[in-house]
Amino acid sequence: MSKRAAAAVLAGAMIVGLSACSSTGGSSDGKKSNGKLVLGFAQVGAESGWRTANTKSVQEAAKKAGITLKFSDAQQKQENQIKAIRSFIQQKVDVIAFSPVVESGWDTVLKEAKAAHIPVILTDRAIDSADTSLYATFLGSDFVEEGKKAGDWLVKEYQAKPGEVNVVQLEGTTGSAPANDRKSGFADAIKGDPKFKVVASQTGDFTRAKGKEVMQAFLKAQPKIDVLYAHNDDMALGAIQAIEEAGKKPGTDIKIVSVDGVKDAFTAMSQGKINFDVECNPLLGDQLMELAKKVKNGESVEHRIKTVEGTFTPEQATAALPTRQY
Ligand code: GYE
Repeated sequence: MSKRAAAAVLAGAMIVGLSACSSTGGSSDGKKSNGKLVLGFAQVGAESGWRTANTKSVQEAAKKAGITLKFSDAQQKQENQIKAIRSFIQQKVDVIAFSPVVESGWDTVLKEAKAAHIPVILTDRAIDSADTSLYATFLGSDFVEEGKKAGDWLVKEYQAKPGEVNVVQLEGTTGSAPANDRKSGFADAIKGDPKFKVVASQTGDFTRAKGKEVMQAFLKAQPKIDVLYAHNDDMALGAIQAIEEAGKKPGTDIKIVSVDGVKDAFTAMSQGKINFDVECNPLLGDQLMELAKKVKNGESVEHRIKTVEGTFTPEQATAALPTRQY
């Protein structure tokens, strides 16, 4: 390369460098070369219809809000999520958001984020850390309330019916906030009447395949099952297959109450296979982007933001089906 050509290349590089600097407010690593807010988002995985809808909502909302999204899928493993968060810290993103796979064990990595002055937003699932200064806000549902709604339905459904009611429970991912809370909310709602007996309870990890497998085991081991309570729709849908393969009618021989309110569950409800569904709203993207902008600007935000949601009977689900987004 001639000296002149080399000088021209150097000058060009300097101009690029300068313009990058001026548009980023001084960032030297080029990560914000377009001046956009950078959000690192560590998702749980792709375990359910709810999760797919949640991921889509976050990705679309980031686009709409002009936010650069660094997306990571932890495949339902906490260690992967911790790695992703560390990598976001290293990349000096503006804000970190994540949906914690499980409730415990986050203090160390969140202290690292705090030391790096990167605000953290919890979305969808909570953590059990005593130090609430480790995150700016938690946006998501009240899972205890969801469990309670499922239990309240059961109590009402069997109000006038005498005799024992044997319930089997498909729990979500062990140690996760929705599994812990949906279990305790439900237990609380039914504890007033000893006729309700949870005869078996096991994790189905929020997936269809596991829900089916565990329901098969329940059907083999339990001589009388009246009700299935599933912590999410995907496990309920897997269990429906197991029940049908065992020659029983889901929704009739075994009543089913579930949580989420995804389209496939509404279809099953319209066919009489699920009796009650508690809604859990996955469309958190727009709210999350708003919050990311606010915490980045140092504005104060509520420390806990609860999602508003309802419940669905089969009639309501059938009516909602044509316009259900997810
Ligand atoms: O109910 C389930 C998903 O954390 C609320 O996770 C979420 C739960 C949701 O796998 O379907």
